[in-house]
This record gives sequence, C-alpha cells and structure tokens, in this order.
Amino acid sequence: MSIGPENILILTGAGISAESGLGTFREKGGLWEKFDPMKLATPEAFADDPARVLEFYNARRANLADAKANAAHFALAELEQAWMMAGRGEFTLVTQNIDDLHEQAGSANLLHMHGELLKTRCQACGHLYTDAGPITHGAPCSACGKPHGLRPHVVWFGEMPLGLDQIYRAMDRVDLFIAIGTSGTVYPAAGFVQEAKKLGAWTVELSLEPGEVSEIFDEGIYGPATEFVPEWVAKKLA
Ligand code: BV8
Repeated sequence: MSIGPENILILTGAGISAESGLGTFREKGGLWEKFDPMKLATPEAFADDPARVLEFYNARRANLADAKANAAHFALAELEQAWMMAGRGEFTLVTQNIDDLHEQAGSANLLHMHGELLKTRCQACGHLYTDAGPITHGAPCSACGKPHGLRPHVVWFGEMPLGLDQIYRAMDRVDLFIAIGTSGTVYPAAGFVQEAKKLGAWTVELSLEPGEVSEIFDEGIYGPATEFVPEWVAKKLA
C-alpha cells in the first residue's frame, strides 16, 4: 500500500550557518565578543543608541557578503525539490536566521520568522527594500524622504516574529518536525517542538549538541550540520 503524504516542517537556527563562517549567538569569538545581541537586538537599544545598533547590523551585513551556503543548506533545498516533485507532502522551511544562505542554496518555500539582514525598513512609511550596504544613521528613506527612520528588517527581542499564522497553519498538518542548529533558547520558536509533538508529529533535533528543549524531541542527531544534514536527507530520499 502506498504510504500517505508526509508533511515536513523544518526549523533552522544559527548552527546551520556556522560552517559558512557566520558566528552563532552562543559561541565566543568574532562579532559576539564586542556586541551582546540580547542587549542590542531590542527596539529600546535602537531608540537609545541607533548608531551603535546600526554599527552591529552593518558589521553583520559586511560579514555576510562573502558567506556561502554550505552542504546543509543545499541538502535542504534538494529535499524540498524532491519532496515537491514527488508530491510526497507539504514542505515548509522556517528559519530563525537573518542570513540569505537558504536562498543561495535554492530553498523556495522559506520563511524568515526573525526577518532578513539584507532588508532595510523605513519606520515612517514601512517601505521595505533589499540593501546589502550599510544603513547610515539619519539617512532619508528613498520612498518617503523622511530621515532617521531606517532600520534593519529584523525582529528584535520583544517584537512580534513574522509569519506566525502561516507557521502554525503548517504546524497543524505536520507529520515530521526537525529543528536544525538551534539552541532552543528563543521563544516562540523554541516552543514549536512542543506544538508539533502535541499535534502528533515525529520530532527530531539535529545539532552540534543537545539544546535547551532537547528532552522534548523524539530523536536527537548530534554533530556538524554539513555532515549530518546531507546524510539525514539522503536517508529521507532513499
Ligand atoms: C516575542 C533576529 C511576543 C535579530 C532574533 C515565552 C513566550 C514568548 C516570548 C518569550 C517567552 N520567554 C521569553 C520571551 C521573549 C523573547 C525570548 O525568547 N527571550 C529569550 C532570551 C528567553 N522572545 C522574543 O522577544 C520574541 N518575540 O516573544 O514577541 C510574542 C510571543 C508569542 C507569540 C507572539 C509574539 C522575538 C525573538 C526574536 C529575537 N531576534 N534574531 C538578530 O539576529 O540580530 S533571535 C536570535 O537568537 C536568532 O534569530 C535565534 O532565534 C536566536 C539564537 O538562537 P539560535 O539560532 O538557536 O542560535 P544559538 O547560537 O543560540 O545556537 C546555535 C546552535 O547551533 C547551538 O545549539 C549549537 O550547538 C548549534 N551549532 C553550532 N555549530 C553547529 C551547530 N549545529 C550544527 N552544526 C554546527 N556546525
């Protein structure tokens, strides 16, 4: 008898981009020595010292310029392609990352729930545009001309994540939930596994080491994403 559809929902975090040279939030070294995201990635910090917050994001934009998608990103794009071609079920990729490495690898049905580093938003008129260059504090918006309104289109602590209704709709029908390269520290993303489990999905954590909600997962695969994600995808497609 043919197996029914299997709807997959994947959540990725900074760990999937670690081997592309983009630092994670927890490891010491690099950008995180100087900047504490918990203190800088907030609307209060931006209101209080916009130039310093923009320096933090401009540095990350520069960092992203020569980062390349790695084997784990490509494996997920391949899985999506194969799953859709074979009509095996729904495929939703939700990322907490604000980098563009999933796009570089060809992922299509992708949702940046914490925004995108390469997008700039005007707080005055809401104009959104892609801009790999630095955001100059006080620069006028190219749409409404107002100065001082430009910010990175990212979700700060205390701000509403993007696409939650779409995510929870996909979650309603999920059969397999896998979290890749995330420490499970930030909510509501860290609560997705609980949600998926409640809805009867099989849940897998794939990361370098167990995260903060690892005991909720049905299965744990621990090691570098560039090795274990392609391996997991190959098994899925076998
Ligand atoms: C919100 C964008 C209201 C900016 C980010 C309970 C319920 C709801 C909210 C809260 C709650 N408790 C607390 C809150 C508030 C807060 C929160 O969660 N605080 C934490 C500190 C406790 N949440 C919020 O404010 C969120 N908004 O709650 O609005 C609301 C509530 C409910 C419903 C609707 C609305 C908004 C949070 C978004 C903040 N913005 N990013 C920017 O990037 O600058 S968060 C940022 O940090 C990332 O996006 C990510 O989410 C998080 C870091 O997590 P990870 O991606 O997991 O990265 P990390 O470094 O931690 O871990 C890396 C992992 O990779 C590790 O496990 C490591 O082992 C692994 N790894 C390393 N190398 C490899 C690897 N794995 C594989 N291979 C490798 N080579």
